[in-house]
Amino acid sequence: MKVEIYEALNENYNLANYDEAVKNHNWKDIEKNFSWSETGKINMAYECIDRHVDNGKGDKIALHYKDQDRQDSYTYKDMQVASNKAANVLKNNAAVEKGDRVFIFMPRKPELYFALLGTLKIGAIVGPLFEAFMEKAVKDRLENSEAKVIITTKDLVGRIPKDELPHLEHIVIIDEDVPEEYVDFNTEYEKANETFDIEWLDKEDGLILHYTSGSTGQPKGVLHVQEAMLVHYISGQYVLDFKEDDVYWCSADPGWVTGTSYGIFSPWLNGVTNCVAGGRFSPDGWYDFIQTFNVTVWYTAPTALRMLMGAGDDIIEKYDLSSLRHVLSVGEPLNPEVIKWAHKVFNHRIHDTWWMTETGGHMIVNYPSMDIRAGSMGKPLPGVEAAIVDDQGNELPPNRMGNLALKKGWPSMMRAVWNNKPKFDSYFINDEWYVSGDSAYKDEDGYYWFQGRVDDVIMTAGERVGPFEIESKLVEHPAVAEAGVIGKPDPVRGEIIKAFIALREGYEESDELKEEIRKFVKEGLAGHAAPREIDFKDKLPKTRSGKIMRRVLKAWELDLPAGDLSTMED
Ligand code: 6R9
Repeated sequence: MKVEIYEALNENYNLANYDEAVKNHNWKDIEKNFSWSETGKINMAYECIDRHVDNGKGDKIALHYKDQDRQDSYTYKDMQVASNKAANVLKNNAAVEKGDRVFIFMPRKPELYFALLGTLKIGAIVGPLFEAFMEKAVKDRLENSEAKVIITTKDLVGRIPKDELPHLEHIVIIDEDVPEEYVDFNTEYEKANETFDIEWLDKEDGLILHYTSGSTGQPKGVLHVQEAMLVHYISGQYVLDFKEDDVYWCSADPGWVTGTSYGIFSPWLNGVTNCVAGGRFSPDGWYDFIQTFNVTVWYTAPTALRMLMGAGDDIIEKYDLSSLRHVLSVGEPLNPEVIKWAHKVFNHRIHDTWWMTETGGHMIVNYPSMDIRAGSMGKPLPGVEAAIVDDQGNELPPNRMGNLALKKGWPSMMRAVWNNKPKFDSYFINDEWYVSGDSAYKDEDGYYWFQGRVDDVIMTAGERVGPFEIESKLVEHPAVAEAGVIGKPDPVRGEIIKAFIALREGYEESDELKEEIRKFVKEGLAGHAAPREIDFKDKLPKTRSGKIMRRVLKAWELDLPAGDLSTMED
């Protein structure tokens, strides 16, 4: 397959020379950016907010917020006071203590961020939840983590089955007219003291608990610790290329790890101005947001980019997006077609980044100073050792598809799967390699190429095919908005390729169109890669972070149980 190359621009990037940075890397040097490297006193919230106030940056904007009805901006000093007050409310009115699990279950609003930072100042562990979770999803997570407190709104409190959760002591509501049985955040916040004694922690103390679903079984609670900040900080420098004057927008919700590691920790550790958009996605709303705050660095996801692409290029003409200087993507494979489109309409190269809830931060990425090979995830973060290994942990030579693995021991690696040691242990081979569950290969020049989840790789007529390549070809077809590809068991070929397709506005399903699409893949990619079966769907099943759920497609097709669906979009 021909690879499109987008050459690096010759600009002043934080990471000018990738190979040098890899060679000279030492995590101890990165620690020296923080006073805890000497004092041993560590607290993420302090490093994100108070440190900048102590360093004379109190008047700088830390947070711009906008939704349909509200627009507010807060300085670092404002955030310091707000998080202190929130910490006082949670400590005095909900008895939160160090190590407790405190869940946050509410829409993106400034108060979510105050409460989250306040929780961290007490030394408690934050558990963020998507506001769209229904009762069972909420219950499973609170039960498994033995959560003591949950912070929510009046709209959502009905989904918290308090009577079935013996460890849950307090429900804190951030809203007007709060019924008496709950802690009334706003009222207590008004009265709360503006100073707070931050709880100093050890670098191995808990920080955040993100629940993530695998293909089978219950969602698992991935625990990260304070030391993870080293990765959040340095990837903000190297990957997001943060400079003092940047205005940054990460479009992810904190219910997803991207919305915390890169929607909270990384920008604030680096002291830049962070933006949060409330409400739902709309192309106009998003472009307007970039224009309103003059966003310079934008971190988003392929699913959003594909929706923007589908909304048409005329809309873009209406907005001034000239503030943008660096655009990145995460969450699922970034189709070359999307890179090409964005290059045409925004005149920006989109930088793909690969990582997982379990890795806590960026692992394999495209650096701004590096040429982009469209379709490749890029190269490992300096300080992270990646490899393609077989099931025994032997490294494979270039261009061979295998398990994408990471050498154990980077600072933001998960420290536990909550209450599930066997699950945690099952991620590792020989106590040496963390195995991602993704299948990939590395080319001769060290670029990594994603092929699919290991479970999703298709074996058809003796060929190993990654679904991503086919999906990427499919979305190049003008009629195709989104595509999901699975292997369907077949007595002759082992598996055949089946594609589920959502059409773009203005296209009708027909057998001719199926034939045309099949031909398009056959001629553009390979005969064996052309889907033998195609089903048209109005929508594809996706997670809230925008990932196509191939296991659900497979379950539909084979009439199997689909496993845990709590993270699926409505
Ligand atoms: C941050 C995040 C992790 C899984 C991962 C992989 C897929 C993420 C990707 C990507 C291809 C990329 N994934 N980034 N696949 N290219 N740039 O997404 O965490 O929600 O835990 O998902 O997402 O399959 O293993 P999480």
